Amino acid sequence: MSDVNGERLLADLQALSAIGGLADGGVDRLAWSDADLAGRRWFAKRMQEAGLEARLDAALNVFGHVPGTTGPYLLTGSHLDSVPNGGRLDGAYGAVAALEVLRTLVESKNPIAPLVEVVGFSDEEGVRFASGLIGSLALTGELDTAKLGEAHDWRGVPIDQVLAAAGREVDRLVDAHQHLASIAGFLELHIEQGPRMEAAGIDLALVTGIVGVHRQRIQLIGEQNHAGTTPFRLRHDAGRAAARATAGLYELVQSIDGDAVANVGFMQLEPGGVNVIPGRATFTLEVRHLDEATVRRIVAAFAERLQEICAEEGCRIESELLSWVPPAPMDPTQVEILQQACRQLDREPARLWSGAGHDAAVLSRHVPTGMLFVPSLGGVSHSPREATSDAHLVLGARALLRAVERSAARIK
Ligand code: HGY
Ligand code: MN
Ligand code: MN
Repeated sequence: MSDVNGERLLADLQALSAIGGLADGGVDRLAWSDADLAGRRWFAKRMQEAGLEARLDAALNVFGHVPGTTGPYLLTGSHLDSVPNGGRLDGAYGAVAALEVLRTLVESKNPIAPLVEVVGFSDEEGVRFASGLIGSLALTGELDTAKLGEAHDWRGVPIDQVLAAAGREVDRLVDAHQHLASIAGFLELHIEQGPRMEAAGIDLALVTGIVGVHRQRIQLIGEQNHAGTTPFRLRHDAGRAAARATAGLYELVQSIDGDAVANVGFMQLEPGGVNVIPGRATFTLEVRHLDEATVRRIVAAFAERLQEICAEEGCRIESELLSWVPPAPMDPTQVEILQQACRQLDREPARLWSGAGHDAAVLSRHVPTGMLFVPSLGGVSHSPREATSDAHLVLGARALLRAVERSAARIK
């Protein structure tokens, strides 16, 4: 059986990481940005150069398949957008490896090729509109365009302006859903983005499930005042209340479940003057765990603690749910197929749950879905230091090729 072309895979990754590439080796292909669009156009062009039919759908997802085919397809790929100043592999690796797999199947005239489709999803990261996975939610028909239509991005730009600049419209995002009927299953190859595989010397890992991800925006409203003349006892300092609440977050989460994690990735104090007691503090809270009830318990416990602190500081709380992506177990048959593919390469894969969210979590609610991980050097991700050895990048693609062949062969 012909195998993937490792050099070509690595060269494609190099070429894609130059789009939105940063001097420090990171990439910045923020969803819907010019760099993100350029990355999509590059991906579509590489598909065409491989003799595939390529198209960008209403949600900017990029699909490629053998010309003249209409499905059903085994879909494989990942997302093409990145976090700001992010890594060159998160998402991009799975998309480029999927293209290399289909290109290999086409070149070797493998009868499976017409049953395979490649995808580069859009806006998986959710940095811009706080609720990510927009491309896969649009494909699966789960996207709440009414709510999204009122959104402003992280810099306050209205979503219809952002999408118009990318040549898309919020109301048309739902058109992406028509294609779901052509998808029979989904496989996603991804870097682990954590330290477990490297620490255990594991080359390949089957993902058993993906954590649930709760995202919330919290505003604390106190009293803006003079920082020099207002005695502490008279202050209603929103910044102090926010700092007290977030400083105790790790301990609160760990007291409920040692595997749970949470993050405050954004905080803003207003008006932001060096000599002004902040009257308003805005921050985001993210909580993750494989078990929905555990996430709920943590969110409730944090809310209770926040109430206590704000009662002491004399602040008011306004809270908005940004998104909730439920935990996603992977399909046992797809997991088994990925395991057999790894064994074909004389690797016994480990089984891990994913602490990162993925498009596979969304697809898993609609079609049999599986995920495969390769190790991250130093466990680093969402950073220019994100890296994986070339050997592991190629090994993951070789395993994906074998899994795609097995999984696509099951399509009736
Ligand atoms: O946030 C995540 O877990 C994913 O990298 N988007
Ligand atoms: Mn990712
Ligand atoms: Mn990511």
